[in-house]
Amino acid sequence: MRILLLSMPDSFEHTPTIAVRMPNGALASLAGNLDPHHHVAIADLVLAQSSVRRTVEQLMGQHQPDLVGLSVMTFQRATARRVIALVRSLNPNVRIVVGGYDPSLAPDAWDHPDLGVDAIVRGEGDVTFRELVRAWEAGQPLTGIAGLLFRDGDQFRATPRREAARLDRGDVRPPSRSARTLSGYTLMGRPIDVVETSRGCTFDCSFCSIIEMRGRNFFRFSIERVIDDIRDAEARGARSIFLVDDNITLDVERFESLCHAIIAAGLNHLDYLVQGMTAPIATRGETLAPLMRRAGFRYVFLGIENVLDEDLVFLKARAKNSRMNAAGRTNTALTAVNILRRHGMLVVGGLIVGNPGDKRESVAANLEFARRYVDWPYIQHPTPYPGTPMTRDFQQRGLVVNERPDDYDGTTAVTRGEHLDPEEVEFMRWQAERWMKVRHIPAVFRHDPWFVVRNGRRMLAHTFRGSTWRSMFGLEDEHDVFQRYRAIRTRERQYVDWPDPLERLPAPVH
Ligand code: B12
Ligand code: SF4
Repeated sequence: MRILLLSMPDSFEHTPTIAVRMPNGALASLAGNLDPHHHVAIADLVLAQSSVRRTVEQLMGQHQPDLVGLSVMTFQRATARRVIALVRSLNPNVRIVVGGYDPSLAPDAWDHPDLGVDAIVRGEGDVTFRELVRAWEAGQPLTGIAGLLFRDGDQFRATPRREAARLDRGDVRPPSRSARTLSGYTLMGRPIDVVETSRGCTFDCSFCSIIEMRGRNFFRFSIERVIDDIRDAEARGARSIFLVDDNITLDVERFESLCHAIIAAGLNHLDYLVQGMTAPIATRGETLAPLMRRAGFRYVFLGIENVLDEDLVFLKARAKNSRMNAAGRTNTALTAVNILRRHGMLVVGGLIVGNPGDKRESVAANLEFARRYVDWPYIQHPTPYPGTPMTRDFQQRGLVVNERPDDYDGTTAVTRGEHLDPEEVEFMRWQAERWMKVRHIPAVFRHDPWFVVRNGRRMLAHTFRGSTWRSMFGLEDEHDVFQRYRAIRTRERQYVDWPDPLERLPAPVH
């Protein structure tokens, strides 16, 4: 079969495409797990953000796919619908499969007959997609394939859920990066790739989709496989590697072994990025952090979530962000940040502000923490992604004020609290964050001077979009600038010049 796999062009406020364009790890993993006789092409549309329609038309012409698969997050839903409609207009007989977090957790949003989806893969797709393609190729029924919803006449039929893949037993084969057809992946000028070392998490933070997606479990690839995978990424040009594990810090000993293996394999000249919890870094950081630095880790995304205890309780993120000592349970965010920075790493600070009980002072305290201790802010608002405990809670309490999934990008406040208007929280975050981002430029300049020389002006223009000379001299209210910025952002979201087939119908959110 001829298969085209697409990831969506929609990007996130804190990872603007001028500086960050990463490959979607799911698509290479799917390609690597298909039977080898298929012709597979991958296109990450973030690489063609300004020419999505033309790129899809070219890809359809060039690869003549029998099947198009799309990987979709919730805020990319409307874009995906337009892409599907465009693909169908180019080839009405092509089969359409959707997968990833949104189709898995909100399948109802994908089964409308006008949309034209043939199958929805729920949860991990490596094995399910392989079996689906095999069955279609052989003209066999789909009923025996776990983890699927498929169109049967006017209806969708669901098969039983699929168990999470046992990575330790070799259920998932290595990714196929050679299937990628577009180029230009970058992290601030350095070619970047993504590598998985494990999947899953055993925590249950209320805002996170991971548990509903795959259950509470944690499976590891062998260290040898990870090293081979990094080598493959390097051989294809990567100079920075993002380890996209859900939670690599669940097993600190293994993480340390991985660092040793990276050093032993001579792969520590690459830059690494990783995300982790604060508690293990605060507890084990004195040995882990120097080792990470030697292995080449540069950026560590810390899921700090919030610096106030009551907010951590609400987010169910207290256990991963605190530890017991003589003084009782204490927050580990600051200790983790200090250890990482002391060992020469940069902290990307993941915080969530605008929780139901938040007052101005609570939001301000978190923003102040970020301003003082974080190198790159990654501050978001509570977002009701499908299937999370937080979403159920917000819905029951009637706190969701915006039901448009396109706005569920994390930096649009779509829920209200008891004390604060969502727009005011969003304004506070936006106003504070822009300056934090400017402060990071010297660190980038020291590492990648040419990138800053070439793109510094555009990066600043992106960060401060909505500003004018008048606003810069304080002659205009910042709220007016904020409204202009929001209008620009809304326009930016129209990535595909093609009508949305469901636009006039009420869009289901969950
Ligand atoms: C790494 C990561 C990122 C990286 C992305 C790097 C990249 N280009 O891949 C960065 C940091 C940039 C990022 C950003 C964001 N992310 Co993110 N991210 C993740 C994370 C940690 C891992 C995803 C991953 O690569 N896993 C490894 C791959 C192999 O697994 P997978 O993606 O699940 O794919 C499997 C299945 O889903 C399925 N599948 C996927 N696509 C398809 C397609 C087809 C056709 C088929 C058949 C199957 C299939 O098969 C795959 C293989 O088994 C997850 C989960 C988590 N613990 O937080 C969040 C997560 C995916 N991110 C999420 C979000 C919302 C975002 C942001 C909007 C920011 C935010 N608010 O958190 C931005 C937007 C990104 C953008 N496009 O600009 C949400 C998605 C929720 C939702 N319902 O949409 C998650 C689940 C976290 C959460 N909040 O719960 N993210
Ligand atoms: S620790 Fe991270 S991956 Fe695990 S449930 Fe919490 S946010 Fe999700």
